[in-house]
Amino acid sequence: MQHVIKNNRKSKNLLEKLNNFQPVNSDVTPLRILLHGPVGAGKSSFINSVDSCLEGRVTTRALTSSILEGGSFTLECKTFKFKKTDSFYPFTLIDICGLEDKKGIQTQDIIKLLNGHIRNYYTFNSVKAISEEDPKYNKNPSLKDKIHCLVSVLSANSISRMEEKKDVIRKMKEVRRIASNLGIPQAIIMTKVDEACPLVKANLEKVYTSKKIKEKMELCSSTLGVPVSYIFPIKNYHEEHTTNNTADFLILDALQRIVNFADDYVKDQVDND
Ligand SMILES: Nc1nc2c(ncn2[C@@H]2O[C@H](COP(=O)(O)OP(=O)(O)O)[C@@H](O)[C@H]2O)c(=O)[nH]1
Ligand SMILES: [Mg+2]
Repeated sequence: MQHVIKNNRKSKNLLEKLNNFQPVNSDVTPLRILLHGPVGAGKSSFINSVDSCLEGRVTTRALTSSILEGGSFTLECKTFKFKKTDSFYPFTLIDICGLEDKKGIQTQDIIKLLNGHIRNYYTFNSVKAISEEDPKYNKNPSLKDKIHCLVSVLSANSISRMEEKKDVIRKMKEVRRIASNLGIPQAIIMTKVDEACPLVKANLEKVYTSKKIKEKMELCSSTLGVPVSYIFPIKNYHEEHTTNNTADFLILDALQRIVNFADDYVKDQVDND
């Protein structure tokens, strides 16, 4: 019970911080955060969850797919803004469809997206990378058009089954390596903690003490080569109709840190100019 009250207060503080947040460079807004990861990892659900936490009620904006169609997804790149009372939050989440090897977005296109060459709402082609002549290709991107933080989204259970998804992991690692070379900060959202541990499913508070969750985070860290402190375990809003303090706290905490990473990156880029 004490935890619940504490999380309620902490969520309110986080929400207040996010409400007051202004990017360090007013020319580079909104901050652009790219979500990537396998189909079904919970990217769209995360966008909905962020929307729900910011709104204080469960919303269903990004239209999660409850049935995973056998690979016939469209390779769209969608940018989501979040509404404040009379404006928008100064950050956006960009959702790209799965990283599945042959059917997915090509690494070349992801590099172009990271570098700011691809305008919003572009539909990728799994066979042909975007041409520089395409009207949606931005030949001279500025810092504002680039990706300011790369977030890999993985479900807690899929981490132990990564052997089966070798191709996706290889592609994720490649994208992460490229982003590292570009100096883009990165984080990992580990979704579906409820499915990975029955104790957590019964009581989300247990996420802090669950051995299973700790193991998954360590495995994720060693598989992808990311420090545990950059891995954020969350449970998305996917079935429930009301928001929950602990779920809110985990989501808002992850969001707040990611937004700060993006802001620090922009600051460094400007300082180095
Ligand atoms: N139990 C549970 N299910 C989730 C969670 N996040 C997403 N899901 C479910 O996982 C499925 C795939 O999610 P979706 O957001 O469409 O994945 P995407 O392909 O990465 O956009 C959907 O049925 C969601 O309801 C979570 O944290 N816990
Ligand atoms: Mg999706």
